[in-house]
Amino acid sequence: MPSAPVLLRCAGRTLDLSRPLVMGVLNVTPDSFSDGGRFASREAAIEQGLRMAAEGAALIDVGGESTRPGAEPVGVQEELQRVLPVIEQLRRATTAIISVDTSKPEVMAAAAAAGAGFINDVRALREPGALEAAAASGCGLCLMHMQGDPRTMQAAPSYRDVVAEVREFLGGRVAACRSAGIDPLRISVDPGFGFGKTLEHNLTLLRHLSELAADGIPVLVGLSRKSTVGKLTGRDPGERVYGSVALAVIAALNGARIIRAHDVGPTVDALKVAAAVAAEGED
Ligand code: 8Y7
Repeated sequence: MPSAPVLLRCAGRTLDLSRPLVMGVLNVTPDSFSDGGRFASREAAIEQGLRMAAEGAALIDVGGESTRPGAEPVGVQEELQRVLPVIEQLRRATTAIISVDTSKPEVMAAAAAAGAGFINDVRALREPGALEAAAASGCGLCLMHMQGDPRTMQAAPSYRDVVAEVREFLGGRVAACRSAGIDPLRISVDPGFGFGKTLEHNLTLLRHLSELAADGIPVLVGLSRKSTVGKLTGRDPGERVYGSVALAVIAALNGARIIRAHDVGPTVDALKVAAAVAAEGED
């Protein structure tokens, strides 16, 4: 696990990534099975965000549109109504950096105005206006690779060389950001585990993660509770903590600097242990 100083600028604050940090996953999607409606899911999300901050999340990733395979798109107004109150509240109540998980330029701009310091875009700022909105926000950024789109991406993922293709795509998006005037210290990249990838593609990317990290741009990964863990352990999403934590440690040892995770406390502990063992000449 590399321990050279790596910094990420996030709207006036700077994250020190010399030790891997955890980004907590916070989905704000109304629970159609509860009659509590939007207010109940909003309050529950804020509580969960505070819990993750207390457990040591350096970032909290607030998302109002599901990007799971087959998910239906959400309109701008609906997405804003879901995420803005949660971002505002968490911004007031925690020191964690609030991330907004969105591909929409309108949501990026409004979230940044509400106090978000980070934009996590699974479409890597390819929607019209997204690059400009992200540039103007001053936020830290995550550019993620995806093959296809969320509706169809798991139908038949196919690559000539998955590591080379992901790396080339991410390099191109970093170049687009730089051309748009974005400070490279604001940028992180992500191979997008499960986004148009088979189990074998995901494992190959994880084995070769240090090659992505070698480009000097911090690497963020999301493996938490994903079908990769399900396929390897035979477990349902709620029972994938141990498998997810193992993958988080492996990713960190292979150079990942930010780990996106649902189970923040266990992941923080595991990364502390891994970082101490990996540190050289520091005791
Ligand atoms: C990822 C992500 C999701 C990921 C980044 C899930 C929003 C699916 N996965 N963002 N988002 N990386 N950067 O299972 O892997 O959490 S949604």
